[in-house]
Amino acid sequence: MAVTLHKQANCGFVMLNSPPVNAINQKMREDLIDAVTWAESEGLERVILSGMGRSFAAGADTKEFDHPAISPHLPDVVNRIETSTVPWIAAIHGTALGGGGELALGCQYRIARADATIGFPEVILGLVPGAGATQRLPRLVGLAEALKLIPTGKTISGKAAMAIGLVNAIDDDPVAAAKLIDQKILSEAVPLSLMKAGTDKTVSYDTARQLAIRRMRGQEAPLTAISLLETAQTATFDDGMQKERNAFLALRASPQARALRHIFFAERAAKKPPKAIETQKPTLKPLNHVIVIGGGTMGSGIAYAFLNANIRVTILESDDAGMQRANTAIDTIISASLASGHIDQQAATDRRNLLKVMMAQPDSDAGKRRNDDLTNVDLVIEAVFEDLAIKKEILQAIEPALDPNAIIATNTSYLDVNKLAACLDNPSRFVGLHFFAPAHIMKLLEIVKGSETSPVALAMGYAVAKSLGKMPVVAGVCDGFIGNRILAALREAADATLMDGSTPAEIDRAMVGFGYAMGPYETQDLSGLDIAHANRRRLDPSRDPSRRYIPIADCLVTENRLGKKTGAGWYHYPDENKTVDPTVEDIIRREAEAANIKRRHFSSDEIQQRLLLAMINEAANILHEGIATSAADIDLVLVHGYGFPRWRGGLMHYADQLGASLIMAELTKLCDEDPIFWQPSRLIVDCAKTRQNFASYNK
Ligand code: T1G
Repeated sequence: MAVTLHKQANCGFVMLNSPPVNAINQKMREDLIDAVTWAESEGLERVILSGMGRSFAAGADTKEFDHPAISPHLPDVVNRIETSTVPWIAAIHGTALGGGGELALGCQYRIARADATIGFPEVILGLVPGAGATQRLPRLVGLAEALKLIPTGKTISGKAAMAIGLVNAIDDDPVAAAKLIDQKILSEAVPLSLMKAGTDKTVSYDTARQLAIRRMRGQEAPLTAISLLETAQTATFDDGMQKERNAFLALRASPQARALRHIFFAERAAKKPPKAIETQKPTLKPLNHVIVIGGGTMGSGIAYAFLNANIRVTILESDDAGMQRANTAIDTIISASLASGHIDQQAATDRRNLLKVMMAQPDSDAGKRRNDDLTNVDLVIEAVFEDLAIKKEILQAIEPALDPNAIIATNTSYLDVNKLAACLDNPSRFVGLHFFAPAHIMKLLEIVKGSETSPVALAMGYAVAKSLGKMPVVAGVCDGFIGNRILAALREAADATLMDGSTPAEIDRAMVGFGYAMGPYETQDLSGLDIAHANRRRLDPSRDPSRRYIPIADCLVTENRLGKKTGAGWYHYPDENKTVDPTVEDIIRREAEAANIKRRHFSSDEIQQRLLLAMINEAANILHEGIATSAADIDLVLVHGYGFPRWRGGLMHYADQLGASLIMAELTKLCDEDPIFWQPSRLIVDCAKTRQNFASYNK
């Protein structure tokens, strides 16, 4: 049974029972309809609706959305509850989200724990509520409050829900409290469908639309939700419900909803460690003490991420200046967290007390040294300058001082994890943990598995992700792993398009039009052109001489145009805002002339196509080489680490929408221009031939 029934005297208890979060599936909808009939046939006075386990109900079962809707439909279930001759009370703990919240709106009374989570997050999945929330919620809490919740997908606590009238009462034990509600209150409760949403002069739907366009740009669902709330103000309840149903069914089948569902489930799958670890059942101590070597931007961000998770951190630095810099960096992050209200003064003190910044004394006899600062360390992460020799020296110095079970990790963004591992006595304890700046905020964590990395070292990567609330993705060893390697392909295609006739502003506009919050050139100006420049120099010795090389970025670096930090990069920064800089366009034209290129205009569509095809082609190589274990993992890396629009479902989900055959045809056409750069990946050739999609590819 997806619903359990029992009664005490004339009180009925209906419990939702579909672990782990009581997602409302077809069986549960059937059982709820039967429960209403049961309560009426038993002549009960009230029914208390609650959820088994940790949740009231997490909403409709999204796994059903890829199939035709099956009756009974949730709006009919909610209507049946609302029109029942026996009043129903929603007793909410844990989460009451989406359809779970709508079940509660169909009840005559709602009681929640103060710490419950209530909301209508359907727009996060590319949907609108489909069981009456757009029509009932404004009738309960007013249009202004409904506009804050439904078009944004924002969830609130039971306490906040009480404050706006979404629930009638708060109690630590909602079921027990529901038994005591005065029967008169229940019998006099007016069903929301019979109320009016009223008008609210303070409400501006256009303002709400502007906000939605700014915050959830390119997404359809938020705007549809706003229109449905506007409808609630004037239409009859039944007309509003019809409009809502039509809108819900249309969005349910939309590419954006499919894309957002794909990411939702990919995120959950990613958090589960691979079988190799499960079966090995590695013995992993809980994370209590982490050493971070290097307290620079990345090191201090990584350290703070552990402090946030209440894990003791020791930052090792090479000199007093380094120690001072690390302390200042941590204090800056703490001050920002205090200012934003993320933490209070006590939490700030707690974090500071968990941190120690000390000198890494180079020790000629480190093999014997076991001072208390380095014993009982579970994990060491080096976050020093991106130089192989410096990292090797650091790793060789620290290894003898550690407990043999301590795991050693590198935060390198590009360098060869196998070469770093090779400098250790025990390379199996070594793993890459590639954090993204700012490391205490960005969710993505690339766990780089070297050829010697042991299951227990890999398990440590997952343990770090779980402790820090990060999104783990395992990557194999190659230059740039998954994300940076695809980013390099994007930049190469963008620079080639510059050379061939476009401008940084046109390319940025095109990619913002695709759904990025910021284009590739403005992004480089923010991160600094010197980082990519150093990587290009590092790759000079191994570069394929037959592959087209675009020198424009090098010219900017030569002129110390490193981006916003030097006041000029791809754009000019006379103040906080960027302005197009004719100097850059002169440099581009000069280099194009020197290369005898006949430049031409590129439309936004052409720019999007070139940059996205270059990314897809490189991603297909990454998948084919086994650097990424699935297309979904590549989607998570791009969405969580590189700003790829979430409502596109990620790069490979988008590629599957295009189809391998179309991709192959477009790449073949571009090969006429440059057969080396546009050489289709083996995987694209194979998928085009076999009509297989990338999502189903397993190496
Ligand atoms: N449908 C199906 N499965 C779901 C689910 C759902 N709504 N919510 C969670 N799961 C699965 C999830 O995939 C995972 O499975 C397990 O439950 C634990 O989830 C008609 C149309 C509730 C806050 O958008 O936000 O109602 O990986 O790992 O971190 O108007 O799940 O173990 O196999 O996330 O504790 C609206 C989505 C739906 C809420 C719990 N509801 N869920 O977080 O656990 S549309 C939502 C969440 C709708 C109506 C509309 C979170 C959570 P597995 P988890 P968690």
